Amino acid sequence: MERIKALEQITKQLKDELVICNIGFPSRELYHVKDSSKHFYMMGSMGMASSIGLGLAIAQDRKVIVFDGDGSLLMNLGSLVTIYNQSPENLVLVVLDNECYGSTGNQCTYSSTTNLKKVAEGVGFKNTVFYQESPEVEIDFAPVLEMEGPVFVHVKVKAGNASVPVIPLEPPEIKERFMREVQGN
Ligand SMILES: Cc1ncc(C[n+]2csc(CCOP(=O)(O)OP(=O)(O)O)c2C)c(N)n1
Ligand SMILES: [Mg+2]
Repeated sequence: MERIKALEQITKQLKDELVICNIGFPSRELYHVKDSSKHFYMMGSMGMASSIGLGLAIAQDRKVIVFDGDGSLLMNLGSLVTIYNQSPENLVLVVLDNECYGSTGNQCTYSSTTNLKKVAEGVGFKNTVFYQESPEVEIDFAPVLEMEGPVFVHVKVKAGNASVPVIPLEPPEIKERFMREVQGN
């Protein structure tokens, strides 16, 4: 399954959840399949989506879904430990694992040999879910949304980026629109 398909299938099952999306093509693909004021497209540093998601989950009650990448999670692996120990019930961390730095040209990461779901379990996560790459079977995200967080969701996806344009919003616009959504304005 391509990353854009996983994003599409999961996003269409979301309702009121807030979404933080990893830098690069994942955000471009998410914007392409569906844009919303509930989406925060992270632009800047790898590894920060999970930390931003944690802060947001602690700061308010709505459910927060983070779409992270394998490379980004590995760059900020300490975030997993912090998330587990802070234990926000309303946080779901989804790692779209293509075993590479897809947005910058598919250079390999270590996620083909280091099992990220097992890492999360070792850190202490009680609720972990794995979705196998499959072109035929759609991801059923409903059970994940029922689970008590923090939930770690590991989705193996194919390497490669969809041919989608850059997001036509300036970073301050993305931030301010998202802040209004979170504050209920
Ligand atoms: C700290 C930092 N280093 C490098 C980059 C450049 N960069 C942007 S996206 C990316 C690859 C991200 O890989 P991954 O998190 O696995 O997401 P994918 O694109 O594969 O979905 C890189 C290297 C960056 N933005 N920040
Ligand atoms: Mg990747």
